[in-house]
Amino acid sequence: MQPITLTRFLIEQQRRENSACPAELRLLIETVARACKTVTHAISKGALGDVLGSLGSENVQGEVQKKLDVIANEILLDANEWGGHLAAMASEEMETIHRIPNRYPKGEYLMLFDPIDGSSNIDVDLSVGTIFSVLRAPEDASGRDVTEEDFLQPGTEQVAAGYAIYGPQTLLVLSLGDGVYEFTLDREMGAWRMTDGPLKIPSGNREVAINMARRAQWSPAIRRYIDERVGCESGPLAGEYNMRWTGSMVADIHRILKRGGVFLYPADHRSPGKARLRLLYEANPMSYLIEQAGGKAIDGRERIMEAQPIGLHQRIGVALGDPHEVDALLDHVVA
Ligand code: AHM
Ligand code: MG
Repeated sequence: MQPITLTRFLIEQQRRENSACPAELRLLIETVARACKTVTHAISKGALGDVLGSLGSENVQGEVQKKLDVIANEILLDANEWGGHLAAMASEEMETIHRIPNRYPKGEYLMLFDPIDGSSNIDVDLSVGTIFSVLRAPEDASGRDVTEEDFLQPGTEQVAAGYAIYGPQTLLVLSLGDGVYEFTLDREMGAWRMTDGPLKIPSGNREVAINMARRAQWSPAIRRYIDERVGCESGPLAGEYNMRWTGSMVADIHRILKRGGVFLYPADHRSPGKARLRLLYEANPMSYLIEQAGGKAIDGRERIMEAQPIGLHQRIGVALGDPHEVDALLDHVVA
């Protein structure tokens, strides 16, 4: 028998008593999943589809935009504009929020996304992904225009989050607040089929993901934690740890959800607030999935999902994965 489809999974979630998945949310997730199929189709054309390379433009964060960053952003906007489930969207690639145009009905949700995460990997055919986070619009937002402030909710308020990963297989990994489930795109049938879940981060895999080139930016605690594990010649953990770094957060987090270990991208301890990853498009949705799979997610000290956002494109340090590793890091912080 074939594994169940995403559609069936969502309908069954909706039917459950005290369901956290009303029909609007189910339809929103289906729309996002459909958009990710269009994105994977565009990516897989590669050089034949004239989708590789950079545009002459920069995004709001001053990063060079890849053609596919912009193509995927448009695909997600177009797919989600007319469905009636959203009040507005925000994306890593857009300076400010995108309100649903007046010609379409508005819904009660807000969605934030990183259309292509890991986009420096696109041109060299490594895995990239789309990350998304869903919030409820504040109650007082009905009948008025949604504002940027409406998006500044802590990660604990997310009602769903997930990512699509465009790798050797195209996968959708999703949580609606009750476990994390993996769906594989069945290209012949055009359907997403559940292939794993509820995911639980395997304990004790001694694997660390960190960009070692940024060592000068790390705090003394992070240095001690890493130095004890990676590249050291003596000490109780010498030779015990492996290191992996893909440059695509989706790929690294997916490995951690399936195989264990920990992912770190620390903030720059010399200039507070300077960090690489974005709180609302990357850190919060990934923290939601990691916690739903039994892991922990901190900014180096505090729980990421409790951080009160102060700006749409705010960045934050992250350490997420196996709870024992995150606790070991915390021991170094307080030591
Ligand atoms: P992007 O969304 O602009 O692609 O940036 C996020 C990516 C993450 O996927 C990855 O973990 C990180 O940037 C890699 O950064 P670095 O090149 O500094 O190693
Ligand atoms: Mg990106």
